[in-house]
Amino acid sequence: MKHASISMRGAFGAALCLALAALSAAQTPPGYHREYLTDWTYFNRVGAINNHSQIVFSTRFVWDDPNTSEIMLYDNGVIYQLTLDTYRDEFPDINDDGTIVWSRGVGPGGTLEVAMYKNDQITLITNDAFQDYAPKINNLGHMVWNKRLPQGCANADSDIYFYDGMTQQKLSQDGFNNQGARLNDLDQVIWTRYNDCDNPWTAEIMRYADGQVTQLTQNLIEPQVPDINNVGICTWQWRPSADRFEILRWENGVTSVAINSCANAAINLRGDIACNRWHEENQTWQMWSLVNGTLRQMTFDAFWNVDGRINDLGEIGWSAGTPFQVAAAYNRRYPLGDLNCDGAVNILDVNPFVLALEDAVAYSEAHYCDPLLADTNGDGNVNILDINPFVDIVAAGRMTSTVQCASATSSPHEPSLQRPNWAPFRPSGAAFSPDQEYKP
Ligand SMILES: [Ca+2]
Ligand SMILES: [Ca+2]
Ligand SMILES: [Ca+2]
Ligand SMILES: [Ca+2]
Repeated sequence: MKHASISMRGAFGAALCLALAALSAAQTPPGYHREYLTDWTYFNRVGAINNHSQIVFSTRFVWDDPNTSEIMLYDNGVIYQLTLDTYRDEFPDINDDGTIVWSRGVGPGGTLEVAMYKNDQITLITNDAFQDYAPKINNLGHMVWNKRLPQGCANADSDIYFYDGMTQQKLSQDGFNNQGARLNDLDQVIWTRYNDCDNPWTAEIMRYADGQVTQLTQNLIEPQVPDINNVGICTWQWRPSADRFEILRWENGVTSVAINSCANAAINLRGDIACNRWHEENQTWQMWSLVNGTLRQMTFDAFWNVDGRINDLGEIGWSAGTPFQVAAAYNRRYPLGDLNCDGAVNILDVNPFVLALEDAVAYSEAHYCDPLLADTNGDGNVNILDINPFVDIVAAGRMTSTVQCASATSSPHEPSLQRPNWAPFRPSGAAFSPDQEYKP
């Protein structure tokens, strides 16, 4: 994949970078660098971003034909295509070891199975005639997903399964449409239990921990899309009025409002939240984030920006485009210690670092960057305790080659997804049936 790049050396380069940073300032919050991992030719959906900034997404080469879908891995500037066949491959997730799971249509009659990519091998975790949707994997290698059964109200019964690497266990109760399971590294699981026997449908948020399933909601309108972080804090959305979603936050039995007017939330270890807000004025979805307690708009464009995923660095991967042509997008954080946000940590960062320690306001006026990048010991504060780790980083000459100043303009560029061996095809008989991860 090629990015245009401009040498950072010399005063001219520095001045140009400042100008470009100013140009892009309105597009990307300070301390972040926007990258589009693909162009808008195909239908890309981001599944997850891990704490090594690896992003998995699925690409449908024909937007309304799921059997043209493949799994992609973005890793440090390179996109790897993991599948290449006429089976459906969608809903990927990745853990911090780089193990990838997704739904793969290789079961009887093309039904979906939970597939795992590890050590360059694909292993199937399930093998039956039922649809196994949207697996998630934690850092223990344990997984959850939902298995749809052709029975029950609306023929939509679906069960949540948990797999600990040895055995599969059904967590959900029979007779409901259970979907959208996520798990954390404590093997705590959260999901939505829809009741399609009700009209209109109702739902509850369910949580599994320590062998027990509990219900976290009561009488909320359309609660769904839950997430859970590694200290057990949960989020989900509900619909307080017909035209508005709201993000709730649950911690140790206490539920509070996290973000007004947002949907589709994901939460990281620090409690940062990424979500999508509907903008009535231009009929778009935009990415928003709550990072270090500050709610910020992350995108400002004509796209539908959806599917936001956030890692523990506060980086966000999402899908951006029209409903039919969608790119995989990424807000990368500049590296720790890069106090002038030029993509490298070096001697040029010393003066901005000192300013960030002395006066965060003055720093933010002088640099379109993030003073928290000075928190080099990672304790959440910027102070003298960060000096030694900062000096170590600069001394190590740690250069981050992947973030180039010039691409901060990051307009739609040439397709980065190369498919040289792909023979275009159109599988027969595959009618489009959208798989709702949540209900509209
Ligand atoms: Ca495929
Ligand atoms: Ca199956
Ligand atoms: Ca720098
Ligand atoms: Ca610190």
